[in-house]
Amino acid sequence: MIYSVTLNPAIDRIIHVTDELTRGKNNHISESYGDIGGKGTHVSVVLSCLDTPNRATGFIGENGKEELYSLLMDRKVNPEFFVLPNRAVRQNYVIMDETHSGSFMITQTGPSITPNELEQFTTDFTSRLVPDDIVVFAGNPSRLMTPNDYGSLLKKVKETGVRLIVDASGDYLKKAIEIAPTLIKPNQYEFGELTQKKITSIEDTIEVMEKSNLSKIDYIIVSLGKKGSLLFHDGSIDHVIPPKVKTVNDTGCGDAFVGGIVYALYKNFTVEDMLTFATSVSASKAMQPTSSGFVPEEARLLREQVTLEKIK
Ligand code: TA6
Repeated sequence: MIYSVTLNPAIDRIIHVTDELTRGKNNHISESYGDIGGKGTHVSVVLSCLDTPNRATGFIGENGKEELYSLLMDRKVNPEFFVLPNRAVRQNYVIMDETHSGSFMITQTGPSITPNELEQFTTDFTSRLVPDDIVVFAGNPSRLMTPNDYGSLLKKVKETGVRLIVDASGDYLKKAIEIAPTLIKPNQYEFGELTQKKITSIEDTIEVMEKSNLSKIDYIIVSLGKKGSLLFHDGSIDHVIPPKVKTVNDTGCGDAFVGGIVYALYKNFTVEDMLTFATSVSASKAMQPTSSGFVPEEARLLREQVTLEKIK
């Protein structure tokens, strides 16, 4: 089974404004709607789009849970979250204007989790896992959970023998590195933060990677936005370049990419196929008005325009 774990899911309030979003001006809303927020949830939406059984878990505030559950079930995702009584699901705001030059993301902190609840979740969740499973922790926990707590949860999950994929940032990513997950997918900025190096180019990324002590991790994918992604695996380096698409909403493209990677690992794709597939899924996601989801047929056509370069 594949499990996506979102420790701090959200409902994204997506707001389109007319013209250019401007300070000090009355910006008019042309359209607004709610969508699935948080990162693991997006991975589950991609897998369900591909008719691949998966389970979406993590923590969720009791208040507002129904709305997020119905959004997930509309996308054929089975939500199995640990419910936090008397706390609310966080709301995030994704604002886009007519310049089509990317979204503004405004996020809430999210609910607190007591040590008892964390322990109960850890025991329940790890008792369900078998070595054949794939577990994806995507998105940071709420800032109210310490990196140490996050690290010990990951450690207990890794000890069950599953393939563990982590998409996190900052101190949470640093903690994840300590337990050597199967795969990490930092973006260029997060990789720079992790290695405490200034990274501005593909060459910088490769140089820093080759000097880093991250070799215990099977797959390291550094996403470079429109410049694509670099995969470091088994001593080889591959660079994948996405097709040019008309971006409607760039929110969730990284998560959709992770969803494509998880699907490819589950289906035992070659690393080359894994990269081109995930890149096509992410490109199709960019063309959607929502934060989550993609169109498989569209991704299939886009995949023909994906370029793969073997660097080493
Ligand atoms: O990656 C997109 C997204 O998951 C949005 O749906 C939005 O909810 C936000 O990122 C949440 O990010 P965070 O890092 O706060 O969990």
